[in-house]
Amino acid sequence: MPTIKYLLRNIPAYLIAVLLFAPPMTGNARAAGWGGGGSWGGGGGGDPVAGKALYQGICFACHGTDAGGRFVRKSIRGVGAGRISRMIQMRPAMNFLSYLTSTQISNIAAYLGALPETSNPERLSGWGDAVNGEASFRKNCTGCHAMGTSPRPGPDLMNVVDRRANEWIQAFTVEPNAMISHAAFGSGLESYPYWMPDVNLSDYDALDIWAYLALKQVRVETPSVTLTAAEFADTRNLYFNRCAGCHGLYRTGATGPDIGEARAREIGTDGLGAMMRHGTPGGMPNFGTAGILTEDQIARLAAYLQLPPPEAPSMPMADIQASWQLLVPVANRPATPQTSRDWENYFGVVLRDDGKVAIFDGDTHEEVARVDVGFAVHILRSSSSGRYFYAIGRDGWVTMIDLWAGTPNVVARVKGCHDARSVDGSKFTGYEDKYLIEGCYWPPQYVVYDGLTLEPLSRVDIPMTSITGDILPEVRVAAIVASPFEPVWVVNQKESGYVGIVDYSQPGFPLVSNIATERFLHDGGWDHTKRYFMTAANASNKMAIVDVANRSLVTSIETGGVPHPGRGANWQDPVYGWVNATAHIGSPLVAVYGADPAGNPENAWKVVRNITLPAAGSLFIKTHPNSPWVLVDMTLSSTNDKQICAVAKATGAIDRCFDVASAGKAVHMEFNKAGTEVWISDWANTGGGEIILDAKTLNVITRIPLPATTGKFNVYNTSHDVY
Ligand code: DHE
Repeated sequence: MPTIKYLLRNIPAYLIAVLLFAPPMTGNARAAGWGGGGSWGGGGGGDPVAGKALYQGICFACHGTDAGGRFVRKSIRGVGAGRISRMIQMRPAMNFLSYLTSTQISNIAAYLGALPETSNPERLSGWGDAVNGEASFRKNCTGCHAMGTSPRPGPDLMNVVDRRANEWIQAFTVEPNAMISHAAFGSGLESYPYWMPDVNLSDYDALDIWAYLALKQVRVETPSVTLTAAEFADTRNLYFNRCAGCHGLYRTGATGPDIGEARAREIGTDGLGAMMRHGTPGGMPNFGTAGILTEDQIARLAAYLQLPPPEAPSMPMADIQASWQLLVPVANRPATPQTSRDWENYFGVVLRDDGKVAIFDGDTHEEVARVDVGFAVHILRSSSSGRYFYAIGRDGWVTMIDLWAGTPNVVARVKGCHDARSVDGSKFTGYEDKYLIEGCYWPPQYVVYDGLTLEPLSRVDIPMTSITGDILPEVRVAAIVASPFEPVWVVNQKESGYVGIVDYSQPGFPLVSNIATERFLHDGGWDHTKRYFMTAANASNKMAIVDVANRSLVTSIETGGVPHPGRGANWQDPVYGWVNATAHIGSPLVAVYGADPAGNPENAWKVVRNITLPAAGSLFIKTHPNSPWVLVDMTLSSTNDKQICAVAKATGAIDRCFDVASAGKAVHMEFNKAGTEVWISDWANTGGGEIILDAKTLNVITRIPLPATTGKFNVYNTSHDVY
């Protein structure tokens, strides 16, 4: 038996204090294995486990995860419930916590009382350096905050130090998510277009920024760098490859906002840099912190944006014809499938940055071929029979892959645009695999090819007048779908807001009808009958419903911030019958609207369910008739881009959200032909790949390592428009 003297010599002093003076532990504290009790009064019988969750959800932002001080600079370990209540009433920085119940406060006190009084690693020293703070503010905050300068999306911080306590500002700088989700901002947050994301600043950065804010000086804009002719040309290409897709070649905006010369100057060099570095919760990716753009490139882009945009080149028919390569003439192709595999269950997987497509057997998950396609390849579409995949690269190259060959191979190539996103085959009876349309982002045109050889047949200019009557510098062709009932393609014209009907039974493949809808049109797909085309006008926060049979706009539905459905999802809701739905980039929301004007006219084209997601930033929604789930990704989420959510068709509610990606972002779902498995990309340069889930249990069946995978397309589902 150790003697008292031995114990006194060997047990640390604090433990002796605890043993001698601590109040009796609560059952929960004992169960949790905590000793403790503090000088300010203990927990008063609260639940320290519940208290810990609350404390680590909000209080840590000011007081530190160890309650040792952080921005408040004083330990609160052992503080009792009475004192916490008094502080909430007395200290303005804590007033927002007045919603906490007495039980919750007792629980927090129980947790604080159970903490040992060791050293205080989170207590900060010094008060910040205003010079460093200014540099940090320019680099990280100016995208959203003015400092006595022209307005930005967030509040002007000129006098914020008079409105808020220093520890509140410092904590908000570092822990905005926790503070916002626990109502620390108070009222008025709704008036901002989006809320402050976590930009990974350190506690000392926050002290520096606070020291700078405390100077209350109007910020003077950093001049932009001067570009040499060579730098200008490089930066023009960089803009074209990284920015034009969302903001337009002439920067007038579409999926992203207008960033024309005038607006870019208003945002300024610092603000443009901060936005490119960190992105925005509105959907702009964090090109800087993700390592996609260097600091030099950011500085040059900020300068380039403040200059007038250069003229973009044309793409005449002669150039298109000159680009055409028929690698395997039709006569040299097999007459029957040269494989025993079920080629209709092949998946074409986009390896975006490698400019390749990998073809997989959807039954065995084996890779059967990998072919070169084009720069930053975007999507695949299947020919009507399914035999051919057409890949579209952002550089405007269309690549045709024959799936009947023993090893699928490229049989033809052609370039009809300098920049493109969409392509589709002819699907009407008698025209199967006969023609192909390529829609250009630039120049404003579409090109029709022979569907078996890609020989260019016609180039048609897109009208440049908007539904508002304005003449536009840029009108991009976005989504294209092929009708199974008529020899027509339905063509979204982004900036102008028209949905066009191209008749491929007529000579020259003319645009025979242009239906005014909403601006700016992006992606969309068919309803379950394939009569109605439902498309996102993502700058208007609306879905436009077009009756293709009648060549008319049925209506527009207000949904949420920047709807982005991909091709959408069709299913039968237990209450509302056939519905369709969209995800959103800018709202944490799946909007479900009635899509059965014949069977359920009272619900048709009205939002019947708004399903809340954990965060904004979704890109795609997808289902299959045999799946009980509607799946939605959260690829641009600022909180968790690795997860997807499953909405149960049976209840119309979220059943679960779960992480599928491990290396990168989870993006885009596609079911196999039978609807028994679903493929999702883990989008990362290294360590990512395709993840295949059981479509009922949603358990992982297998993972296939692949570089930078984004979209994937099942032959049967793509040729039959199953989604
Ligand atoms: Fe896409 C569909 C445009 C960025 C993956 N994307 C579409 C469509 C358009 C479009 C117009 C509809 C085609 C159709 O149905 O005919 N995409 C754009 C852009 O303008 C944008 C915003 C920016 C850009 O510069 O390209 C853009 N897209 C992306 C990506 O960053 C994604 C996630 C990966 C990539 O390609 O780099 C991406 N887009 C996809 C996918 C589809 C798509 C997988 C097809 C969805 C489907 O199920 O059909």
